[in-house]
Parts: sequence; structure tokens; C-alpha cells
Amino acid sequence: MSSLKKKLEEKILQHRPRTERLVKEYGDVKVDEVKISQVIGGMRGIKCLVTDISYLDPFEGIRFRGYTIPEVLEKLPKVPGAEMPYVEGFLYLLLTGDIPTMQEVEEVHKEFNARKKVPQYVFDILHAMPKDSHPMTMFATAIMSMHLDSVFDKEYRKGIQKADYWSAYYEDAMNLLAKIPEIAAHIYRWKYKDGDIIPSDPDLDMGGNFAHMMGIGRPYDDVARLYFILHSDHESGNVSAHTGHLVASALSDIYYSISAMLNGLAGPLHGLANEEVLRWLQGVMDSMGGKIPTEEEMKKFVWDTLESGKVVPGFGHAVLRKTDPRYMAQREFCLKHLPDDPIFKYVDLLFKVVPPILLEQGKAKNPWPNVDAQSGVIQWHYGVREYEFYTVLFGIGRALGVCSNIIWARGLGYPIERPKSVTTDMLEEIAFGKKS
Ligand code: AMX
Repeated sequence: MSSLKKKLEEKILQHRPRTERLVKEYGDVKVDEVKISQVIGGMRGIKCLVTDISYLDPFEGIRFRGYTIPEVLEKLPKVPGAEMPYVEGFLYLLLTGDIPTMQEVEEVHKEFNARKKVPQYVFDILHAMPKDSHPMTMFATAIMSMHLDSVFDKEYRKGIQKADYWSAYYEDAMNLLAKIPEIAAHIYRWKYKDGDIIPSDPDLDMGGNFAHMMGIGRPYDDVARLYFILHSDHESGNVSAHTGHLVASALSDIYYSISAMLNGLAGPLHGLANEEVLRWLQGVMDSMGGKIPTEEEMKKFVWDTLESGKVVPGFGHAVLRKTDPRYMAQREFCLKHLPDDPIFKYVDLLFKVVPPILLEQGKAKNPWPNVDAQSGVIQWHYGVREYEFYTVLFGIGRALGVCSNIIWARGLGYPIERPKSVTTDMLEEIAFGKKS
């Protein structure tokens, strides 16, 4: 057993009595009240999920295992010669709650190397798809196809004990995470670079190897590391995290669950917003003939978007009530590495112009930018201009967090999810006593 898996086992065994005690001795204690507006309104704010891997405070933003983004970037072991930490070390933190040593990071790297060969059938399936399929469709299909190799599926059929489910999910998760960067880079090169595939380099870390397989030089390796870390987890209620968790609660294996997670991420109100931002900006640039718009011109574009009934992509959030720290981390990267990039200037202008307009319009509860407002700019700058691909990058990162959550959910024996629905008649009865 790897030292990461051993440590995880210790942590899960230590944690189990806490969960069991809460359910057995305090199961009737109320956590929350549920209002009709929440029942109809997308379950917004209802406290009915539990995760210790990340927590989203509306005003502070995300903490991973108790650490803010700047703390994570500062404390985790860094790749030699790079600004950003190892993604492998970040995964160790998500899984165990501990900051790993360099040796522990190297062990994860070795474990990934031993698991990273992508079966040929995955590439055959991708090559059989229409080349103009959306890259998210390709990504989700490729991942789902690997159900064929699921360790959990085979162990379950043999009669594995419930207490050991997490171990088989761990095997599947590590097998999948080791392969995901190559699958994503393959989709990119197959679809957009005439199938000129660059083989994986076993000496490189996850972020470095991804940049290498994409065919993009430094500092794109750091961009990849930063992206995968920032997009990994945002507690459990967002569509992708929740979908992954829900599907796995039926004991569907990691491949089914992460594929489902990607399908949720592919919606324009969620992960696809990074594609939408660039599409929207392209529209602005085209109509300006490439010239940077003035503040007044930009305001007009924003109002036109709102008045046509569309949302301004990259702004607003269901939980956050301030600027997303994931946006700020990317903005800092831009200020350092691409301050004069024209698209960065557009986005910075939007940062100034959009919030007051959304406030004036008075609908959005959060007028501030989210992670997706900034992420496409960096990709565009380093040559990834096929903005349909941006959500795939989000998906690689999100898989780290969702796999970690699924392993823990099985470790703590969380049951199949099954909330209760009511009818409109019932709500009317509760609200004002109407008899149907
Ligand atoms: N532009 C225009 N209108 C917006 C808006 C925006 N950026 N954000 C919210 N609104 C509108 C909503 O559409 C809603 O209008 P309605 O009453 O006519 O339906 C109203 O303001 C109230 O919405 P809310 O409670 O503030 O937001 P929400 O929790 O329902 O939705 C979100 C959150 C992110 C879907 C929404 O802010 C949005 O559509 N933003 C733009 C798309 C985007 O950037 N998505 C990515 C979010 C981050 C992520 O998941 N990756």
C-alpha cells in the first residue's frame, strides 16, 4: 500500500466515529430551516451536504482543508524552477488534510507514473467521434468508457465489504487522475492540431507534463498547475461537485461519476462560463475592429447584453458575495506575466464596469467577477485560442476535488442520496392552507 493510501486509511478510520456519533446521538438536532423560496429556488443555501475538503465562505471565498489560496500556493512543495506547487502535493493535501513533504509528493508522482498509460480503446473511441464534437462531449465520453477497467466494479461483484469500498474507489480515482491530463491533451491535439500528438514525459510533474503534451512552453506549466489547483473544489453544492457526489452515492464507479460531473460542468451557467466569456469578448472585439473600447463603449456592450436577456458571463455567484479569490489569483498572475495583453485589458475594464451596472440593474445578488471571468484570458495569451476547450481545463482540476470527496464519502459510509420532493398543492397548503 502506498504511504498516501496508508495515511488516508488512518485518517478515515479516525474520522468514522465522529460521523457515527453525530448520526446516532445527535441525529435529531436541527441544522437548518427550509423555506419555500429555497425549495423552488434551486435549494439555494440549504445546509444538507457535508465535506471537510473545502469550505466556501461567501465573503472570504474558498479554503482548501482550512488553507486560503495564497496559503496553499505558499506552503505546498514547489516544482524546482517553477513558481507554482506540485498538483500532486495539492491532491495529497485534499485527501489527507496534511501538507506533504517533498518525498511524499514524489511518491504520488511515482504512483501516477505507474498508472498513467491510457488504454488504446479510449483513443479509438475519441477518434471515432465526429471531430466537431464539443471537447467536453469527447472528454466525458472518454472517461466514461474506462468503466471497463473499474476496480470497484470488479470488487463489488466479488462481494467487497462496505467498509472497504473507499479503497477500491481510491484505486479507480488514482488510475483516472493519472490518465486525465493525457486524455485532455490528446483531445486538444487531435481536434485542433491535426492529430499531431505529443507523447507523455514520465519525468515531468502533472502540470509540467500537461503543458508538454499541449505543446506549449514555459510558463504554461505553471498556468496548468495554478488552474488545476484553483478549479479543484468549491465545497459540495455546486453542480459539478454535487453531480459527482450524487452519482457515486448510488455506487456508480469513479468513471461514471466523473463523467457525470463533467456533463454538469459543461453548462453555460457553470463551467462553460469560461468559454462564454471569451466568446462574448470576441464579439465585443469584432464589433470594435480590434480596438480597445472606451469605458463608455464597454458599458454599452454590457447593457446591450443584459437588455437582450442574457447574463454577463464570468460575473455573479450562487454563494460568493465578493470578488472570487480564484479570480484574484489569476489576475495576479496576469499582472505579473501578461500586463499588456489586450484581452487582459478588456477583462480588467470589465472588472471596473460590470459590477456597478449589475448593481444598478438590481437583479444579481453578487455583482462581482467569478473564476471564469479571468481564466480564458491566460489561455488565450499562451496560444490556446480554441475557447471551446477551456472547460476541459476546468474539468481536469475539478476531478481532483470530486475524486477526493467521493473517496471520503465512501470511507465514511454516506448513503445513497435521496431528498424528498413535494407537490405545488402541498406547498400552497403549507403556505396558506389552500385545499387542492
Ligand atoms: N448577468 C446578468 N444577470 C445575472 C448575473 C449576471 N452575471 N448573475 C445573476 N444574474 C441574474 C440571474 O439570472 C437572476 O435573474 P432572474 O431573476 O431573471 O432569473 C438574478 O440575477 C438573481 O440571480 P442570483 O441569485 O444572483 O444568482 P444565481 O444564484 O441564481 O445564479 C449564477 C448564479 C452564477 C448562475 C449567475 O450569477 C450567472 O448566471 N452568472 C453568469 C454565468 C457565470 O459566470 N457562471 C459561472 C459561475 C461560476 C462557476 O460555476 N464556474
